[in-house]
Parts: sequence; C-alpha cells; structure tokens
Amino acid sequence: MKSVRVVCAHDCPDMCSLIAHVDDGKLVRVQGDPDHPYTAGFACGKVNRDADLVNSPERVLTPLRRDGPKGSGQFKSIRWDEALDEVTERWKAIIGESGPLAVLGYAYSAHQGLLNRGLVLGLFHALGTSRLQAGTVCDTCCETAWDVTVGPVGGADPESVVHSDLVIAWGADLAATNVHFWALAEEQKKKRGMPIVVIDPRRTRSAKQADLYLPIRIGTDAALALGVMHILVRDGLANREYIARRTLGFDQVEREILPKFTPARTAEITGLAVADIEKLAAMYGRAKAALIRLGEGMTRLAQGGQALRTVALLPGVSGHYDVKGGGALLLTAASCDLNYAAIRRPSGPASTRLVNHLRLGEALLEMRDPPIRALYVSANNPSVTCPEAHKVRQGLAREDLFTVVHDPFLTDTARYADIVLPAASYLETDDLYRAYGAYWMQWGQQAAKPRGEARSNFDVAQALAKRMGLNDRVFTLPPKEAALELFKGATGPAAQANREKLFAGEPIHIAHDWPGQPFKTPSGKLEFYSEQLAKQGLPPMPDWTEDPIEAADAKKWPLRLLTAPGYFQAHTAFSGVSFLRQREGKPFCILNPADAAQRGLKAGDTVRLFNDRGEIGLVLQVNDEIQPGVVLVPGQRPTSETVSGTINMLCSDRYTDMGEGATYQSTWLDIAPWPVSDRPSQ
Ligand SMILES: Nc1nc2c(c(=O)[nH]1)N[C@H]1C(S)=C(S)[C@@H](COP(=O)(O)OP(=O)(O)OC[C@H]3O[C@@H](n4cnc5c(=O)[nH]c(N)nc54)[C@H](O)[C@@H]3O)O[C@H]1N2
Ligand SMILES: Nc1nc2c(c(=O)[nH]1)N[C@H]1C(S)=C(S)[C@@H](COP(=O)(O)OP(=O)(O)OC[C@H]3O[C@@H](n4cnc5c(=O)[nH]c(N)nc54)[C@H](O)[C@@H]3O)O[C@H]1N2
Ligand code: SF4
Ligand SMILES: [Mo]
Repeated sequence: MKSVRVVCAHDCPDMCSLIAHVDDGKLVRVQGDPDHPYTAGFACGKVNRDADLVNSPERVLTPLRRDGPKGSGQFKSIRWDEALDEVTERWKAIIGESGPLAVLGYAYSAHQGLLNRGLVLGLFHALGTSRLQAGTVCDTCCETAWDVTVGPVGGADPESVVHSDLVIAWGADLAATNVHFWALAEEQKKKRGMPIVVIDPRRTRSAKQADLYLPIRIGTDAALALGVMHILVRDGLANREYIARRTLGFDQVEREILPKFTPARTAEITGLAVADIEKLAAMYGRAKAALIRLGEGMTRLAQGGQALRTVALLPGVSGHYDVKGGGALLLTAASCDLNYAAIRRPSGPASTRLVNHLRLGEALLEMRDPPIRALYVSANNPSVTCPEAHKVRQGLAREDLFTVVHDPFLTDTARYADIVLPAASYLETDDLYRAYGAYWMQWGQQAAKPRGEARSNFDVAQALAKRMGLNDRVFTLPPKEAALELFKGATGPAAQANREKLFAGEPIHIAHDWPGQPFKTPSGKLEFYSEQLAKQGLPPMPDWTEDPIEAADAKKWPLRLLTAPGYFQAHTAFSGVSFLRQREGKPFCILNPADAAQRGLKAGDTVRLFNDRGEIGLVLQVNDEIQPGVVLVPGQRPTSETVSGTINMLCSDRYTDMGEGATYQSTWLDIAPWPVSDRPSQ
C-alpha cells in the first residue's frame, strides 16, 4: 500500500489536500491531509467516500456509440480511436458546411484543476466555435456584484478568522459548503467565545449551531443590510474616518436610501423581528473585527446582485475591511494572478458568438445562423442542473444534433449523447490547483490507474486538438510542462511559488500580505455609488424594491422555491456512490407543517410539485426548518432517483440583475398529493 498526496478537485471552496491510499494502482481510501493547515486532517463526508466514487460499478469504462433512440441509454462499446475519429470527422464536416459557430463546447467545473478544466475551454477557443458564457448557473451574479462594488480581487482570508470577534454566515450553509472555514469558526467560538450569526431562510445545520439565527424572507437581504446601516448611523457606530478615506458615495446613500430602512420597515420587508435586527446591528456595530462570509444563496434570484452588493458594503460602514479578521469573503481566486490564457485561450478569435450556460435549452432549440449542430459536454450535467431542464432535454433530443459527452458516469445528459467518452476522475489525473475560497495552491499528482479505458479531460482535449489540426504548443505538452506555462507573466505570491516544492506536492500559501482589503473598482475605493451600474441602467446605489415579475408570480402561486445544497450530494457529482445516495435519502422537498396541513399532506407522502413549466414528483418531509410559503428542495437529483422529473424542470431561465446568472429561487409553484395512478411513467 502506497500513500500519495493529492488535491481534491471537486467544485468546493476548500480545495483540500488529501492523502490517497493506493494498492497496486487501485484507490483504497482517501483522507484529509494532517499536514495542511487549512485541511487540518479531515475531508468532508462526501470525499471520505471518493474511493467508492472512483471504484463505482456504475462508471463508464470504454467509449460508447449510441445504439437506440436519444435518451434511451442504449449504447455499444467502441474503441477510442474509432470514437475520436468519428467525433473529429463529424466536426470537420459540420464546420465545413456551417462554420465553426455551429459547434459548442459546454464544459464546466467538476474538475477544478487548472489543466483539466482549462484545456477543454482552450480546445474550443482555438477552434473558434460558439463560446460558452460559463458559470451563469453558479457564480456570475455574485462575482459581478462583488466586482462592481469591491473590484476583481479576492476577499478576506478565511484563516484570518483567528483574529475575528464575530462571524456572519450570510446566505451560506457553511456546515455544508465550506466545512473547513466552519470548523475554524467553531473552534474560535469554543476557544474564545466568538459569536456566529447565520442569516438564511432555512434553519440549516449551521443555523442550529449559531448564537443568533435570522430566518430572513428569501430575496430581502439588501433591505436587511440597509436596515443595519441605518442603525449604525443612528447610533453613531459608522466609522466616519474609514468612510471618508476608502469609500465612494456613502453620503448620497445616507441621504437618499438609509432613511427608508427604519427598523420597522426593514422588519416588514424581511419578515424578521425588530428586536433581532437591532441585535444584529448592535453586534456588528460593536465588533472590532467582524467577518462576513457571503454565500451565493442570496444571489440565486432576480435581484440577487443587488443583495450581495449591499451586504458587501457593510464592512465599508464599519471600517472592518481595514482590520485583520474583519471584512468579507466571497471568493479568493481573483487574487491568484496566473497566466490562465496559456491554457484557456491558446489561439482563436478574441470574440465569437456566446451561449449563456443557463440557456442551453434555448440555444439548442432556437439559435439560428447557424444553429448549434455539434455539442461537446464535459464535467457538466445540464439536463439536471440547468434551469428549464425540459427545454435542455428537448434540445438534446434533436435528431440533427451531434452530441458528445465526456463523463465518468452515464449521466442523464450522457443518455442523449451520440458518443460517450469515459472520463478519468481527479484521482486518476495530474493537475495544478488553486483554491477559490482560500489562499492555497498545490500540485496534485495522479494517484490511481484510470479505471477501464478512462482518459482525463486534458488528455482528450489534446487528442481532439491534434486530430483537428491545431498546432498550439499547449496541445502537445505533458501536464507538468503545461502547468509551467501558467507561471509565464504571472504576478503576486502565486508567481513566486517555488517550483521544486510545488511539484513535490507541497501546499503553497499564496495569501497577499495586505494592509487591508484592496479595492479594484474604477475609483479605487469601495463603491457605494457605482457609475458602472448606472451605465447599465441599474440602480447605482444599494436599495431594495420588490421585483415586479416575482410579485406577479407570488400572486398566482402559493409557494416559493428555496434551493439549497445537498449535505451528502453536490449537484450530481456524487450520484454514482450508492452510500451517499442513501445518506442523502430519496429526493425530497420540505414544507412547513402549516402548509402541509393546509393541503392534507403528511411526511412520507409522494407529492406533485407543479407550475406553468411542468410537474415533478418528490417525497415530502414536514418540519419547521423552513417558513410557511416556501418549499425547500435540496440539491438537484438525477431522474433515475426521483419519483419523476427533476427540480430544474420547474425553474425559470430568467437572468439575475447582474452577471446574467440563474434565478432558481424566482420560481413559484404549488404542491398536491400524487396518487400512483396519476403519475407519468419515467
Ligand atoms: N435548482 C438549482 N439548480 C442548480 C443550483 C441550485 O442551487 N439550484 N446550483 C447550480 C450550481 S452552483 C452549479 S455549480 C451547477 C453544477 O452543475 P454541473 O456542472 O452540471 O454539476 P454536476 O451535477 O456536479 O455535474 C458534473 C458532472 O461532471 C462529471 N465529472 C466529474 N469529474 C469529472 C472529470 O474529471 N471530467 C469530466 N469530463 N467529468 C467529470 C460528474 O460525473 C458529473 O456528471 O448546478 C447549478 N444548478
Ligand atoms: N455539500 C455540498 N457542498 C457544495 C455544493 C453542494 O451542492 N453540496 N455545491 C458547491 C458549489 S458548485 C457551490 S457554487 C457552492 C455554493 O455554496 P454557497 O455559497 O453556500 O451557496 P448555496 O449553496 O447556493 O446556498 C447557501 C444557502 O443560502 C440560503 N439562501 C437561499 N436564498 C437565500 C436568501 O434569499 N437570503 C439568504 N440570506 N440566504 C439564502 C440557502 O438556504 C442555503 O442555506 O457550494 C459548493 N459546495
Ligand atoms: S471539503 Fe471540499 S475540498 Fe475538502 S474534501 Fe470535501 S469537497 Fe473536497
Ligand atoms: Mo456552483
């Protein structure tokens, strides 16, 4: 048995260092690295099972060619050279007839390695195909909101929490999605009595441990943040010196916006008690180093950008952006300045037609001149995770669409493919990583032999590039040499990384030695007033107003959807592990007891969730984890697991106010009993 130090590649802010135990090339067990300060010797409950993921009997082991109707899941095994020849011959023919825009590479984040994630993008960039506007299903809204307010720069170091005297988890269930920060914060709470506040419409696992839990009404975070600012100003707790020195436009916000957000009106909008709002403001106002962990949860709705931006302005009022252990943390990656273009944009046109990640269905069904005729999906399962999932499936079912899916598993999306290629997992690949929620960089080497004939994203991108006649050097380099390209022209701590230590697998700390939070906005200050937003016709100052489309939907339907991460699943990436499927349980929804009683429903019932977009079936749980008027559906589960359908069949593909992101939670619906006789066959 051999131990190999590797890096977790799942889409997660923590980027753990892991120890893989391998016997004769076979992965036996994975555990957290005890010698990595942030990982601190433990992996999460999902990754503790990654040996089951890698060795799952459900993995695809050879390339497959479709041998039945699209969606049927009928395939025949073929050889790699046959598969690659067929793919590239079809692409060449389609490009010859319709031009490169008829091809779309749809690759995302399930492998966080800079090579395995980046080179697939590099392939399609170099081919000049239609280009994916990636990440709108996830973080483009929060990222845009942060960028216009703070600038494209990383936030607070999560490890600075040892200096914090208050942590606020605002729209983030840290016990699910950021377990290493959560563990550090809890340790500070135990050691020093540092209080933790949780602001979330769901009484999450994190909320249950909090000193103060605020069950906020969905989509009202901007109002709460403005209500807190109102009290800080009222009580003389605003840091005037900091505001004058480091921020722009606060005086106008103070004059025109804050007077509207009295505690009483804030309570009315947010559904919170005045006493709780006062308590939050007092805790925040008196703290010396309050750290706000901004979650993406508050941005997955129509006015999500406004919500995140407003909360990110709070440390500008307290001045905590200048204090170690204070400020705000959304993401850190923007401060790791590597030469990403070397991998992601080796050649190809500077701009081309864009396809929004969350509107795949519409793109496949409606795009013309030319229509999308070839689709390559990698590390992404859009028929489950993309809103308007019905449209995605209708698009994928098009007989004249040539679809290739590269995945370790035969996903719901792969079932529609003409060619399925077996993907190697991260434990079977070499790659360079940098965290997006901490300041660490690390090389992760291949620990296990790829199962069957599985090949990595990097390897397949190179093989396809070669057959397509692309000559860029990066398509010929071995992984380590390709990784070195990332350092050419790099700046900051990442550029300084000692290559010998790096490639020996040592974690490299890449935190900047900051005198305080830098601002990379046009003014160089924290922007309460944003000219960039004004130019886009958006409110230049933080504010909260009711969204008119949401208000109309709320009149038509009685329940609002709340989406939240699964504790034992992350989207569909672990659905090949039967143990974790069982831990997560039969795909379910949760109703407040009052809403369940009103509909004559009880826990364990199979229920129908429906709206104008369709209907799906889930198993009902009833408890007060959520407020009346809301239905919680954790995660997105494959149709094979659910009673019928998947939650994104009910979700709209409307864009958020900033970053053209997904608005899963701007979804209204109703729930009713679902007798077996009424259910469609799957
Ligand atoms: N309703 C609703 N929908 C949501 C969300 C929500 O909150 N609510 N959240 C959204 C968010 S935040 C995100 S990020 C998206 C995620 O959506 P997706 O990106 O579709 O994520 P996964 O379902 O995890 O699918 C990843 C796929 O990659 C495969 N994979 C894993 N490793 C590799 C690899 O190394 N190579 C290749 N080729 N494949 C690999 C996995 O088997 C899996 O099939 O979902 C979004 N969808
Ligand atoms: N276990 C697990 N871990 C994961 C994932 C997973 O699916 N499962 N997904 C990974 C990915 S791809 C991502 S992008 C990150 C995302 O991780 P986070 O940034 O934590 O974001 P979300 O998971 O979308 O939502 C977090 C919380 O926001 C709450 N919320 C929803 N609406 C509102 C609102 O209007 N206001 C407030 N204050 N709170 C609200 C939800 O109830 C939920 O508890 O997590 C990553 N880690
Ligand atoms: S916490 Fe995140 S980075 Fe760490 S092992 Fe789990 S998924 Fe991977
Ligand atoms: Mo995400």
